[in-house]
Amino acid sequence: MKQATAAIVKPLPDHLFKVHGNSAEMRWEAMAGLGYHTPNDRFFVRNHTFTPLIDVTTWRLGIHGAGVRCPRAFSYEELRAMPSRTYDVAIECAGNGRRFYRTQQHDGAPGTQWGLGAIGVARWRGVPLKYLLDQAGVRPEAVDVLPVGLDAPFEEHGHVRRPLPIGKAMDDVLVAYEMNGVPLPPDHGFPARLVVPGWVGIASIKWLGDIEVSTEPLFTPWNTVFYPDVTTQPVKSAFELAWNARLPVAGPHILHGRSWSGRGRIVRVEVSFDGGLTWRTAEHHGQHLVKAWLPWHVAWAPRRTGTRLLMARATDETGATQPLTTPRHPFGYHFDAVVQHPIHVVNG
Ligand SMILES: Nc1nc2c(c(=O)[nH]1)N[C@H]1C(S)=C(S)[C@@H](COP(=O)(O)O)O[C@H]1N2
Ligand SMILES: [Mo]
Repeated sequence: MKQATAAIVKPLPDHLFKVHGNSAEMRWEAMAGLGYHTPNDRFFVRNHTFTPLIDVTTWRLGIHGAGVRCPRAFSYEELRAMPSRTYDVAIECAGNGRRFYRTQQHDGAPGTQWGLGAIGVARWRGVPLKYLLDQAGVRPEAVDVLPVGLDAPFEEHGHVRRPLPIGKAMDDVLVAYEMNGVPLPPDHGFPARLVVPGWVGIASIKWLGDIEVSTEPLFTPWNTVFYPDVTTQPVKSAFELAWNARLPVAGPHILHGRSWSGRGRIVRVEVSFDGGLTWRTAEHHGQHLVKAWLPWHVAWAPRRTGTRLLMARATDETGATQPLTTPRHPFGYHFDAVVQHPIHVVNG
């Protein structure tokens, strides 16, 4: 396998990304004024090691294990010739917002100190995993599906791989080969990756090589040590504004943002400009898709200069809402509390 010279292949200009080691976080101001999807040039990247450069002419997607009757291996052309589906869904790192355990709750957790930019929504096209499993004669006794990444082994733990229960695998999981209308870029899993709607990003294994189907529960460091017991993502919200953005006094300004949940459609978004004393309902605009996000906006005319904390709080259709503080998580996952976004109102 060829190795790129940098951990991430695409350009990471400072106005679009904040780099964290081998990973890169989207700056939320990079979504301002854009449509529903996150363009590929600003979609966050989370790499355990490096983006591999895969030769698609020799690449095969193997499906094997006790849970299938006829092991198969599909070429890229075969995959692209199969019936395809297109999903508009989010991929979000389980650790998105981890930094706020430290900065807002003074109880930090180790790991990449993401702000809110470890999420993106793309239009993914590919073959339903169910279709491929059926082609391989999946047995009724199948229990787990283990997708393995072709990127370099991570420390002493081997290739990145995380078991997925057969129920989810046969439901809405996609083996995607296209992202926003073009072949998957190298950093996002070329030639093919899983897209697991609503679940933590680690489920969406990139650079798929091989998929084992078992008739017993499977265990890897990615469901025992690193991401035990995490499946769906909680409710979060972000403003499409720079951290410490400067806004001229008066206005009115139309402030934009997005809210999302892995568990159901967002039904309400409220915004506070006074530290949570009073809340106003934001207006929705654009599409309103489940397992993606809801764009919203609110008008605001600040009357005096100074530093202000903007807050946004969303509720999903299951009734889950964003608390002001959230219980500590040992790995810093699931930060769903309202984020206090500082801005400076200045003489315009
Ligand atoms: N093979 C492989 N798949 C992977 C990873 C990885 O390092 N290697 N990172 C995972 C994690 S933790 C996340 S959050 C998502 C990020 O997807 P993206 O880089 O396309 O944004 O990919 C997941 N799939
Ligand atoms: Mo992640």
